[in-house]
Amino acid sequence: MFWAKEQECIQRDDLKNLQLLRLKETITRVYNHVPFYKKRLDSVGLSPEKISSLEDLKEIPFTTKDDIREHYPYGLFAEPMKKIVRIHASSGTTGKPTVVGYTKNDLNTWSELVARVIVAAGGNENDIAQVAFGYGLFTGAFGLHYGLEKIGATVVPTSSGNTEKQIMLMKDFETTLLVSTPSYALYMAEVAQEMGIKKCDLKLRLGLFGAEGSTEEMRNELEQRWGIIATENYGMSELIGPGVSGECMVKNGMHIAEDHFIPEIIDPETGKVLDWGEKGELVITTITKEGFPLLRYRTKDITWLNNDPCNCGRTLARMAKVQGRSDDMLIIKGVNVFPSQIESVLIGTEHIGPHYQMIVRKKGYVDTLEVLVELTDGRMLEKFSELENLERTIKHKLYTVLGLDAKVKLVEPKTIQRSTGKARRVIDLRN
Ligand code: DLL
Repeated sequence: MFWAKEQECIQRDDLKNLQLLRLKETITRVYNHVPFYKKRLDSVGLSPEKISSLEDLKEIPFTTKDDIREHYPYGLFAEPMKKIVRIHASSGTTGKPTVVGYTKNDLNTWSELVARVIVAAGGNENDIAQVAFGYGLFTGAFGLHYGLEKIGATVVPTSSGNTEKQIMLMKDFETTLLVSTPSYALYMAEVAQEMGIKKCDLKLRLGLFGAEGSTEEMRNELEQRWGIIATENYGMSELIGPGVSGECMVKNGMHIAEDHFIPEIIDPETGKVLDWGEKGELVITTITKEGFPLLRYRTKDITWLNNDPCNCGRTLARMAKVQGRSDDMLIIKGVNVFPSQIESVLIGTEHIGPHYQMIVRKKGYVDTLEVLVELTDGRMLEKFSELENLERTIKHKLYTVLGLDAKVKLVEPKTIQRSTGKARRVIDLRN
């Protein structure tokens, strides 16, 4: 099923022509309306009329989150405030947030793109869709909300938190589609179980999960616990919010809306553009946004692109699951560690639950990694030899995957903090 078949199945040559046309429009827009971009483009001798092919994109300097911060709050907007009808901001944990603005057309583009993601995942007008993302400056809830309305689904805007009520409503309202982060969906499953609610008491059939990373193991866990098809989608407030890419029913990579975003993969160290299939940092140029266009924005997300034909018929390239963010990649004793690697080891190991936390410390000059893992049955804590065996098994598996000695601490069920939004897996105490 398609929401915008013509665009989603566009021939590559036509796509390239469209991208070039839209790129030129975007460059003209920012050159004329955003002093920051005029200066940047002038500094490398570029101006709108000099852009004649998509290859010219490579000459444009990258834009970073710091650039956005330095122009807080509205300095990179390409339209006057009277044309801006909505503001969102990123969920930055420190300092000022990054602020983004939408014109009326941007909001329309956004809901179209999210509608594509929902339909590609198997959502339709018959769905009763519970949006368990937090409503507010975060783009997740509003993004999915308007996309769901666009396709004609029934939206239940529960927002995040108040988990027991959330589940009661899910049952009473006969929710068929759940929108949340994967970690919150997992927590909700746990609470549903405690409430004595079984899969067969619910009508849930489809999950649209995003806003944070998750592994295939996590997907399996979610599919089993809820008895649903779990799909993933990706986005970022700076780029538009959710709607940048999403999985089709083949569930093998997320199709990027390339008619609105030009993706590149670069080496995060050198900035060199890499080939299709090579792993690196995703860089995105928006080519239809009016309020807040971005040229070659460094997302920090590590992934790779796949341009092979997909069985669903979409021609739009797919991006692989995000492997981690280049800035939450931990370097422990010189070894690169992503939380996703740890997750793939833990989920699926017997006697332990899918919740975990990594604590990094510095002892003298040496980094240490401790992984807290929850037991599924607290009684195990009294069985010393079994406990020891389990710890040893996990330690060994972690060593095989990371090449690093980690301390494993098994803790009582439900003692690791649950999140109703993006999970915080890493606690780095080194600085
Ligand atoms: O998380 C937008 C969004 C909302 C996407 C709902 C999908 C669903 P931000 O709060 O700006 O925007 O955070 C963006 O979240 O750079 C990634 O690191 C991470 N992220 C988003 N989706 C995924 C995903 C929204 N599917 C940052 N896998 C991004 C891994 C993801 N990471």
